[in-house]
Amino acid sequence: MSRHPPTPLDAENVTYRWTQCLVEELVRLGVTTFFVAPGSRSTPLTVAVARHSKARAILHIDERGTAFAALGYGRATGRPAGWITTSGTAVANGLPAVVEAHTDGVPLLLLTADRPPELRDTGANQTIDQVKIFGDYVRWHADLPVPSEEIDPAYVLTTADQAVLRTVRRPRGPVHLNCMFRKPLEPVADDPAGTVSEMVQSWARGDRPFRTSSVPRLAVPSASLHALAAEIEDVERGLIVVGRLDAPSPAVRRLAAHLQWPLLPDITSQHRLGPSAEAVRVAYHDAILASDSFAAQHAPEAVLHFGGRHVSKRLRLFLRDAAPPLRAVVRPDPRRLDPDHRVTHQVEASVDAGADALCKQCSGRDRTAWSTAWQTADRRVARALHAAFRDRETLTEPYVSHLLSQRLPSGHAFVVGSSMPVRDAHRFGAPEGEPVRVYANRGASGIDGTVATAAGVAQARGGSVTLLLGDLALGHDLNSLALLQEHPVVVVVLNNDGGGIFHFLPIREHESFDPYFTTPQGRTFRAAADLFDLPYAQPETPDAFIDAYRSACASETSALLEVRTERDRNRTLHDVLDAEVISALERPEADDEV
Ligand SMILES: Cc1ncc(C[n+]2csc(CCOP(=O)(O)OP(=O)(O)O)c2C)c(N)n1
Ligand SMILES: [Mg+2]
Repeated sequence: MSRHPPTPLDAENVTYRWTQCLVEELVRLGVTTFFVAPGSRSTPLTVAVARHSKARAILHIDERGTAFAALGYGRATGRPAGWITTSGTAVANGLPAVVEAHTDGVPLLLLTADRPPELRDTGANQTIDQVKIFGDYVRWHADLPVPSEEIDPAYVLTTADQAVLRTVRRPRGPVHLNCMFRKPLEPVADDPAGTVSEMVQSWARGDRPFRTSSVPRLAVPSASLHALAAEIEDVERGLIVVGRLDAPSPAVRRLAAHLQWPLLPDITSQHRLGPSAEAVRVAYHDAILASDSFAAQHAPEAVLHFGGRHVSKRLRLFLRDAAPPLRAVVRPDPRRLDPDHRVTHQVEASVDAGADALCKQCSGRDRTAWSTAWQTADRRVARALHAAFRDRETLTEPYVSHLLSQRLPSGHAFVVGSSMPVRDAHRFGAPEGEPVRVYANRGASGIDGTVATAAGVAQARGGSVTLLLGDLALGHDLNSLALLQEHPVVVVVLNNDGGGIFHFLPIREHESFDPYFTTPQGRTFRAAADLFDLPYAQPETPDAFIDAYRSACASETSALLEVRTERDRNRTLHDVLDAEVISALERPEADDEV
């Protein structure tokens, strides 16, 4: 007797018919990784994932962590991971990651379990209003009814199709499927009746998605780019700013070299660290802009901004004050990226296509005095910073950023936490290291979920991640260290015993500064490393740090390296480094002309 191999329709009951169809369709669409937290109402989703041979479940107890891990996965792959939770406050714990995914355009698929209608608003246990709970922070939302034999599962399939489409269609972002389930939640046999359309039956026997969706390739707005090209044709004093990008853009690099406009790369632009073929990159622009006189003499007449946000406050203020008559933002996102209201052209186009089109329409240039001035400044500052670090030989926060950027292994992902780590990595990172990818949650710049985000990046890449973060950020997401078991992440925590960033704000002059803003915790993380089975080291010198980092990278497991620093001294050191940069910029050097 020949029986066909089991299909998603071979389910114990209608609930499982639906969730098996849902998971099968997601897997066929390439959503194969699910971050799952424990719960009862979500049983039909969890079991359907557990049963699927091509679905991978990553289990963790904290929904805030699983949501951030799914966010990290989406950042690293450009595809959504599934986030599975039970009902109630578990769902609400997804909000921080959803906000970040929305703000920074990261695909994320939220699958939340809910009670059936007769239990809503009745005081039933663990029941809250989950409908549209994420508000405008999701690209799309569907409140799926209780699985029913009266509804053809084709409904479930096209809902999955639509959900995935809306996570990846620009602007990418989170999508929420709220799934009502009625008991029994377990796969108890109750042969589902009801008709299943021939289309669904044929889908079940095959291996293709029920519906394929095509995401439109953004047309290049040729007329506006043509006009833009004409406006910049004669501009020598132009700058190219590169904000957050998923991957390096050779087209942007080519355009910068073609126009001889200095390229100012954000730390998350994938152009700031690692080799660059063209000399126009000004990696140390944030340090350079410490010099008011340099800034005053180098106000641009035009700026082309490619990609998302840029970390540097100095750059923002410099461009705000320079107020160039032409400032264009080119990115595949219609949302405003202009806190100072200075943007004159918003071009909704893919970064590569936009840069390519401009390159074709503008005449190329040889080196100009303008580009030489920026490159000379970059070289002088690089030299000054290298010397400053070498001479001091103490393990400071800026030095850790600098050392790490030089030693990240090729192909590594570098995840940087909000607050000073991302700023220091941007300002002091050395551009001469290996090619790496850099990720940071700078959409909404929270210090939450940083460890989980790195864990999600590691899941996507099978390891090879270094995470640099502050002590409060680590404390905030401590339980996510449990997520680092499967794929190695080297965690470097800068423990300055509180929020070092507040020393850079005017509140430091006021009496309530300490402890209300700094919030010192007086702890080391040694015991936490023990609790989560992570090898631990607390290097005290640059050499010891390099050794510890090297052996952590070489090992197959995650590790925690703790660097102790002092907030007051850190603030002073930043001022001293600024002064050294300024003096290097003002002191002509013999080999300036190269
Ligand atoms: C979720 C969240 N809560 C609060 C803040 C405000 N905040 C910004 S930086 C910071 C201090 C971070 O301290 P730490 O991680 O130790 O980094 P450091 O400032 O010492 O570099 C805080 C509380 C935030 N950005 N996100
Ligand atoms: Mg700190």
